Amino acid sequence: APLTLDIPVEGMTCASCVGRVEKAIKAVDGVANANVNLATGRATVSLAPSPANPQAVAEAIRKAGYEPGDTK
Ligand code: 9UX
Repeated sequence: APLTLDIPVEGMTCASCVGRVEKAIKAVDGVANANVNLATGRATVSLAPSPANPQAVAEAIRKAGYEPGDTK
């Protein structure tokens, strides 16, 4: 899977548009950073390393022979 995305974005006409799109992208789970360029009309998105699934951690504990309690 790619660690960066390059996404064309249509409809942006001012700097505030850029800010809105960046904010929206940065709110997505797994996104580390986003930069939007008005002149090129593209969003460059850096993806975060995949976070661990808490359930996978609990399962690992179980497989190690111990019993995980409820994750908080
Ligand atoms: Mo600027 Mo973008 O006035 O929808 S915010 S055009």
